Amino acid sequence: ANHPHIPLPRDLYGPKRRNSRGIEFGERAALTKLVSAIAAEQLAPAGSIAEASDAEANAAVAAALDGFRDWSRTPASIRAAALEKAADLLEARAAHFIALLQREGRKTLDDSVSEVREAVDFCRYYAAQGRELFGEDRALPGPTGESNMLCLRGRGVFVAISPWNFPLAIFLGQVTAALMAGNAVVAKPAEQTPLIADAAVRLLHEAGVPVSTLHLVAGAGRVGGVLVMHPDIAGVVFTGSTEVARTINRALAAKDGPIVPLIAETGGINAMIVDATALPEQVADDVVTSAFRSAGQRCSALRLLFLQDDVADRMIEMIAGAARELVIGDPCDPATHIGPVIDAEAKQRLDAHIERMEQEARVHFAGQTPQGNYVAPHIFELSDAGQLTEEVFGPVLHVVRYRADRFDQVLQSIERSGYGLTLGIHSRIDDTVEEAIERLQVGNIYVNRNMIGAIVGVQPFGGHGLSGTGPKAGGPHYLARFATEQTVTINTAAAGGNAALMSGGE
Ligand code: UN1
Repeated sequence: ANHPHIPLPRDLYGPKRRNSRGIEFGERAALTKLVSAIAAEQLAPAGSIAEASDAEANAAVAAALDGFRDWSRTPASIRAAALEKAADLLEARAAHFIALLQREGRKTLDDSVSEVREAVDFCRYYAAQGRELFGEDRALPGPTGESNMLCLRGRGVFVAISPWNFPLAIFLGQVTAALMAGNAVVAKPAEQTPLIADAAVRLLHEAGVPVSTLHLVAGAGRVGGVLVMHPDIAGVVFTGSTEVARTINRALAAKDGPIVPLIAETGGINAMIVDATALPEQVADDVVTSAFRSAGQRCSALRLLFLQDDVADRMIEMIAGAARELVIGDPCDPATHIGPVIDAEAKQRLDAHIERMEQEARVHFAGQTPQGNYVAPHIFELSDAGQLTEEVFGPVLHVVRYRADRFDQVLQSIERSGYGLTLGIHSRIDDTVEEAIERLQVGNIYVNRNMIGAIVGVQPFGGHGLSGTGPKAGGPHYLARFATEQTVTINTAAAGGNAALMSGGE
């Protein structure tokens, strides 16, 4: 395709880094062109979006039900073309969206650039998958005298509830998947990031998604609750905390009416295992990236680092050395590695955790921050992995030492957490790597590299157990879960034979 717009560098978090003195988060040279365009965008007023009332939320579902009738009959190729057009528009307006991500999402330049890239990838990937999956009904083999067809179609009105940490990519990922599958959508973005969601919805409308088919409903959890409890919705897709996923699950189970699917992608206590054969410089880079990039505000981020005791002191020293070089500050300053956390409430929660750790654990590193909603990178050493019982959504790394002959206990404690989202392994011993992969029900496993930044279509993303329901976003099985299947069997021996019906097609 022809994209003459601002370049979006792809390799922002490639697998290999040799820089042991700090971390090179992005190809900064390739970003310089963007910076002046973005600075101009930042002068534009931010605006605001009002929180929806219960009546407005319910009205959005009713309107989407109307929109569903036409959209579900719109050929898949036309639905896909709208998503592709949205991808083109996103690329053309990358600077605008990057500026919005920095300003409203408080994300750094590198994070904002990669997020726009990811959003574009979601649109194109689901369009391509959708053309295949929904393009033609599938003829199935059967006895002579009858024809059997399997077709996938939209379920109805999907509710999409998305988080603030990827306010563009995850928002659009959910919405475009649901649309591609033939659903109408009512989207409820995180209360912290409604402007980005609003801009994304406008872009989809401009790209050809009918206004009646896609609705934005802004507000806090209460509004999400109204949507989930609506009797006429056909499914919910959610990314956020495990706790909220449980609340949604309970609400869906408690109401009368159709039984509808919940597609949930939630949290994790993600571990990395580093043995004595690992390459120290690589480990230092990958740990710092995995634990501290995005201020640790990724569900994929590293929380619990298991270090083989023979190398632990040296590794901790190198990791702390690399962490010391991170620049913490204004997300709109291109030199910044780590911006603020999302809001004061997040800071309070993290500060409370850090205070507790200062009592209960050994402090290896505590960074400095400017005034504001900043949380410095911290490295604590625990005597037991069991001390960490919940996801800590920030730049706090917990280290546990293990003895080589107790490797099994490491795997057991990862299993015991009940989560299964991401796992990192740094080892050059194949048996060690294989054992961890075989034993652990973890969605995304990264060997000898960092463990964040899954690429759409390359590393389908999502977890097991407390980490979510699957199927994986950006993977080949995602779209089908948004659809319902219909099997049509026709007696071809009967008069007329209904030949036209049996030819398939859109
Ligand atoms: C999330 O943080 O909610 O691989 C999920 C990654 C991202 C994680 C997104 N795709 O780092």
